[in-house]
Amino acid sequence: MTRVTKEAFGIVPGAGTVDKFRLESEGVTVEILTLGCIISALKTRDRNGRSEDIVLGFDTLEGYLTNPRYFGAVVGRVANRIANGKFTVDGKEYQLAINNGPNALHGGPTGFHQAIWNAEVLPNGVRLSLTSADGHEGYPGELQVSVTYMLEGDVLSLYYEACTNKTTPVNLTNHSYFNLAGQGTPDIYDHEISISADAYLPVESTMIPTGDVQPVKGTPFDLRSSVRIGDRLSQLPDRGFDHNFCLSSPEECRETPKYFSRVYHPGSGRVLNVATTQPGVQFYTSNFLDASIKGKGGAAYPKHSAFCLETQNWPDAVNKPHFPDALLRPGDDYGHTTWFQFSTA
Ligand SMILES: *[C@@H]1O[C@H](CO)[C@@H](O)[C@H](O)[C@H]1NC(C)=O
Ligand SMILES: *[C@@H]1O[C@H](CO)[C@@H](O)[C@H](O)[C@H]1NC(C)=O
Ligand SMILES: CC(=O)N[C@H]1CO[C@H](CO)[C@@H](O)[C@@H]1O
Repeated sequence: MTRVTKEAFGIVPGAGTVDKFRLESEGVTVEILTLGCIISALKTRDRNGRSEDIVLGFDTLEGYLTNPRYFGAVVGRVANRIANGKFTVDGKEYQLAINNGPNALHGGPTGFHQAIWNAEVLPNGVRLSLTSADGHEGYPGELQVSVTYMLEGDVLSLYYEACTNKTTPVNLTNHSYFNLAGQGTPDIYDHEISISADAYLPVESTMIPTGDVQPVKGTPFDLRSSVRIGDRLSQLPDRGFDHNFCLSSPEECRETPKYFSRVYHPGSGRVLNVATTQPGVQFYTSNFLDASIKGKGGAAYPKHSAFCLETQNWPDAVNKPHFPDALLRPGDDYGHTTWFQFSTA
């Protein structure tokens, strides 16, 4: 049985009160803010039973209000980048706000990560919901969105739902930065990761996929067997991993998680397993952190001090006909689940 409690976290002037929900099972504690659906803390045990917070973030609301790196937040309407912020639906061209070089990133500057969501307590969890107005950030249609966080034993699940009254691109993800040694640990080089993906998407200089679906075989992107992250980073030409891995086509509304990725931290024994109904996962090694942000307990977060596994549709799918469909049409239900399982080895 999971204990669910609530407390006030702070006030956003002109917008309202931000609450913090705490979900506690025997081994796992998760804290979730109504601002941006942010996972503000996630405490799991190491192999000696010692609990540690394994996600990056801030101690105060002020930190999350700027949150330039989207720590812990749900991002949308469309996570990741859309080339030149442009797309066409039903013959009409839409222009989004440009906020990442020439591209639109993560739903725009006032995307879902900056909204205060409505909350409803459930057995073992909390459901957060939001209405995104027709035309918000340039996107068509009024979109009703909800994210349900459930903690059952050592498994945290996130269920994303959405419906719209005009055809619009949608793909939601959350964005937690993990360090299984405990947040504030300077790097993740000693973590070991596997991702069971046969292909990944190469990107051009502004990080938009080139359109190729490249087999991982014989490349540093072959993570089908477990590798030490530090060893693999040293084989990459650029700053690190920030790539979409293509997962085998998901069954609709899968009931039982099929874990595609395992991350292990030998020092603490912590293991994270991830499953999803989404077709892709962005593996990101926090290449753009630079220790300028002061996080929880005054920790600096340098480059490569965390990893993200952002389950998602393939980036820029709305402009790439051979990528999985990224449009939500009136009358359709968007529904995706991601599972995180915490254990030790
Ligand atoms: C969608 O809903 C919004 C808000 O209720 C409304 O203004 C808009 O006209 C609706 N659009 C369609 C196509 O129904
Ligand atoms: C969501 O949250 C989890 C746990 O905090 C994190 O590992 C993951 O990367 C996030 N992304 C998605 C898509 O659920
Ligand atoms: C709206 C919607 O569901 N968009 C897409 C997001 O990603 C999945 C996986 O490709 C697609 O099936 C969805 O159509």
